[in-house]
Amino acid sequence: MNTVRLNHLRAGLLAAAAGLLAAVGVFVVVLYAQPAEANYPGKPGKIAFAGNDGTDFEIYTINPNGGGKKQLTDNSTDDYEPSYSPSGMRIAFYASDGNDTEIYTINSGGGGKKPLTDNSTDDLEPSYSPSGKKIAYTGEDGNDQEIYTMNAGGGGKLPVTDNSSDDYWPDYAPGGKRIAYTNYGPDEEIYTIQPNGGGMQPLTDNSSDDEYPSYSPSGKRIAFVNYAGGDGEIWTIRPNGGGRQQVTDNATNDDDPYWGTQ
Ligand SMILES: [Ca+2]
Ligand SMILES: [Ca+2]
Ligand SMILES: [Ca+2]
Ligand SMILES: [Ca+2]
Repeated sequence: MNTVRLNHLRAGLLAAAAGLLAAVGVFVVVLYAQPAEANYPGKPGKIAFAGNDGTDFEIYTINPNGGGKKQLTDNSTDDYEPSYSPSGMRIAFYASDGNDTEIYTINSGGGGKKPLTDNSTDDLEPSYSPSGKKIAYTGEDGNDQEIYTMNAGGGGKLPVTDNSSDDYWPDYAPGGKRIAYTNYGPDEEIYTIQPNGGGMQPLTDNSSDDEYPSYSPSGKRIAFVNYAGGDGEIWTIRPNGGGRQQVTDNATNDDDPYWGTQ
């Protein structure tokens, strides 16, 4: 895992530990006029997040107005990065099993926790396909990190990337025909690829870190973070790599864009 990524994770943990308001502050939610691939039905849906219960991180849901907070996990290891299924019925996340991390799903109302991976390397960053049938995630092939897909109920693991550098942060396109992700070469770049591993296309090519891609609901743009100025700024780009536009411009870190559906 590279230093930038460790710093990123550390920053995320600090923000989450500082409370929900701080955690929400890390996320730049870009609004879009046409609802398309809503991750959770109903207006408004609950927000899932990882929060510290005093000893370790747990998965919670909460209403956007701050009420109705519900704890979904309760254990002594860290649970991170919840991702709603398209139906809103399940939440995928990753957690330590005491040795390394595994992918789990749980009912969004609580209960029914199920492990989807069971191995001795880290499994991270689950992201549901728009159909809800697949989950893309970051795993290891024994040398470095790769993007994989598996069935949302577990099993059917297939490699998406296969190279000698780290790949992480997968995000399905709204149609489910491509996955955006980050690759760490000399620095971080954004790529898209077909779920079967074909048609890999670079979106960025520069000497600064580009990370954390998030498709717009229309699939016509991708939000990401660029670190050219030393601190993170949010940008968007077309899936063909053109039309790069800056969203934030300030002297502090902006990170983890997540393109919303309202
Ligand atoms: Ca926990
Ligand atoms: Ca594992
Ligand atoms: Ca790799
Ligand atoms: Ca770059």
